[in-house]
Amino acid sequence: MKGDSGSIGIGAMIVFIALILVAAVASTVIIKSVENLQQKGEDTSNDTRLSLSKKAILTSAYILGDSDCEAELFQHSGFGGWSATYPVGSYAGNDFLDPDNDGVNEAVSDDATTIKIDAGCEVILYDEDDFSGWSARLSGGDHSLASINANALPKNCGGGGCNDQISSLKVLGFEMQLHWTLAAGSDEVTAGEVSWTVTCVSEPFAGYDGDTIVSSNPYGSTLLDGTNTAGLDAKIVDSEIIEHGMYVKTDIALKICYPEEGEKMQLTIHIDGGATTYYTLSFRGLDVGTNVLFVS
Ligand SMILES: [Ca+2]
Ligand SMILES: [Ca+2]
Ligand SMILES: [Ca+2]
Repeated sequence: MKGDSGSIGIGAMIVFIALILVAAVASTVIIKSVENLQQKGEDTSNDTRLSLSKKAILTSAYILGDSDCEAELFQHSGFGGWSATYPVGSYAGNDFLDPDNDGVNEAVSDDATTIKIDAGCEVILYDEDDFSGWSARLSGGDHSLASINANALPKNCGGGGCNDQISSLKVLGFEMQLHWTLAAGSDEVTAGEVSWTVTCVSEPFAGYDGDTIVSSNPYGSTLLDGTNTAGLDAKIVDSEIIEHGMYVKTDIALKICYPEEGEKMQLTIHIDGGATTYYTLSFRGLDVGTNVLFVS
């Protein structure tokens, strides 16, 4: 019995020591974890300070109006046969057949096969003469029938291909000018770090337009007086430094997000390594010169 109780005593001691060891290891782990959390917390607050130190503010967003690009529709493959030219706008019925409205039809319904589209605009082709049926959204460039088939919704216009079915179309190209500056307390930024995005939901093609403020079409960016940051009569380039107190105007071209009256879109201005700011553009009217920056 004594021997038994003795072995129980040694066993209990071993369990007790083991528990102390486990507790020691566990507390080390816990201390490490807490240290890690503290470190993470400091990293996060560093990121926050960084992102708040570079921030742009939009002061206005003016409508410049439709872009001057055009699309040319053709009867045959290889851009042959009859052709009809369409500036930015919506064309159905007689407008589709006679886009220059001179009483002589250039186009024929259910006959077109190829299209050329200027850079800077997009086109939506439709089967029906009221912007319904299958549709195909195309960007700037020369489009063969194969390209129209590939871009159609549904693909291949439901299986049989899209040849000789086009009966209406829209040419989309819209330009605006943003005026923006840096927020109070913002660090200076390099022009190439700043970009914009406009997001829209227009069925069946939701999407967004975006670019840097330097390469933004059609005219890039300058200060409000038309000069660059060195005071020269030139566009701002990537390496220029924009400081607090400078006001910049940036032209933007919308191809995906072509506004309809009454529509709203979201605009963001993003600075690499800095903040992203969000705005609502409210197109209560589409007149040239309208400020569509919505301030609630
Ligand atoms: Ca005509
Ligand atoms: Ca044809
Ligand atoms: Ca048709």
